[in-house]
Amino acid sequence: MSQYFQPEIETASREEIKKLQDERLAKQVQYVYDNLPYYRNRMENKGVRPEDIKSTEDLHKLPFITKDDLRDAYPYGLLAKPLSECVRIHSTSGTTGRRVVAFYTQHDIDLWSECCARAIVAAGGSKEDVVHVCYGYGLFTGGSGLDGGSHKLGCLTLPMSSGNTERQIQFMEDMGSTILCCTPSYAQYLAESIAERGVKDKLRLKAGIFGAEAWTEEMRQEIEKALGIKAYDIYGLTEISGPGVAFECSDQTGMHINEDHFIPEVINPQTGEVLPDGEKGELVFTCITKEAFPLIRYRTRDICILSREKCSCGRTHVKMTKPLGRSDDMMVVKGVNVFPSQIETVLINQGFQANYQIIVTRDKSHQDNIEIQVEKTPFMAQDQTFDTAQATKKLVSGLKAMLGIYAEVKLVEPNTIPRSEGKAVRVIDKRNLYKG
Ligand code: DLL
Repeated sequence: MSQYFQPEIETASREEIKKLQDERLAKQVQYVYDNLPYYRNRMENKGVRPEDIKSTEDLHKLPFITKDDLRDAYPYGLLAKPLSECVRIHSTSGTTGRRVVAFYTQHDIDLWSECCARAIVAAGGSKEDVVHVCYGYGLFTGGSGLDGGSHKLGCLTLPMSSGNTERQIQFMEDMGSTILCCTPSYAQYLAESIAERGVKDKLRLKAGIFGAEAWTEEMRQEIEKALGIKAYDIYGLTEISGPGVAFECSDQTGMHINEDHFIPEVINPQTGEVLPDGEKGELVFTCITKEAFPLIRYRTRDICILSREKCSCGRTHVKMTKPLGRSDDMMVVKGVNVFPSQIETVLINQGFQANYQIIVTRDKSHQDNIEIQVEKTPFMAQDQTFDTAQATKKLVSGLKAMLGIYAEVKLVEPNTIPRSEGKAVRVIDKRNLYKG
């Protein structure tokens, strides 16, 4: 069983990767200039011509593309191939305005599947595995993406899609699923349901590939323990293809970005300045192999750190940390930047599970209030000696230390916060700060 899906690319020397990126970038910029009037105008406004871009050092000369540009250009303004050459669309579940629609040629789908196959192999998968895909299928990229990777690798693929937990568990048992692919919050829900039914020992699961939403190291440990598996992170976004832009390896210290297809940069979200490796900022991607929807310097809004330190798995591609927040999802409460992941860390450190909701309101005197509803674990709920007042007080003080502000805490009974089959809804911001 190989440790890599495409060893020649995944373990290429840094010089080889750089050379490949330089060649592909120059070619791609010319292609985009020739085929996307929307971006050509941008380049002309900035006074950049395709021949100015010879290597990755020249990337900073190019203009950024933002989600607003995608909405402006909806539906075909950033499509670089005739529709007759496209074979698929996917679309994001945007919260405001128009949805973002991404297009794919067959070539795009093939390369995307390879990226996902690399992720499955990195999680210990081979053609002997039974890959249970319960990311949603449809416009969301999760289901099709992992499905494509699983096919590419030759695994037996169970295209379960999300929902119907009873049937998920039954198939896991009957088909002997070995690799589970879903959001981490659904993995946690599945783990709870499996525990309730007492069927953990009948399952053959060995690994999980979880992504599409933020999850903490603590949540990983919980899922690994509850399901008796290794849990690997996977990252991606519809605009850039879908899952598999980056994936975790056995080292579990960040995700390797598939640099032969996507060149990452980290920038200061306020100024757009490119930051060196090791500094925290907004992740930006340039696609150097895509045909239909070839975004250049796309601002993801995800905050992370890049590292080129040697990895024990032997892969040489740059690693990104888990997204540490989003430059747009970050809440500013009482003037302080608050990320849901910080809150989650406190909860889990104090023995709670990641079943919580954050409710932000603004009162008549324009003061922000933040309330965190947290489920007691089933054990706490049954434990006669559990002191709710004391536990609440401890959470309030832990949150104060982490966030620097007071947050009200309400402990609620197990299974009272709505579960999600896809991405969890963690934040309910009732302040309507972004409307009209
Ligand atoms: O969530 C693609 C995907 C599907 C990734 C399945 C992994 C697994 P979108 O719906 O376009 O695409 O959402 C993209 O989700 O910008 C991040 O903010 C967030 N996200 C994706 N993966 C992770 C992750 C898919 N591993 C947006 N950790 C991205 C944290 C993630 N956030």
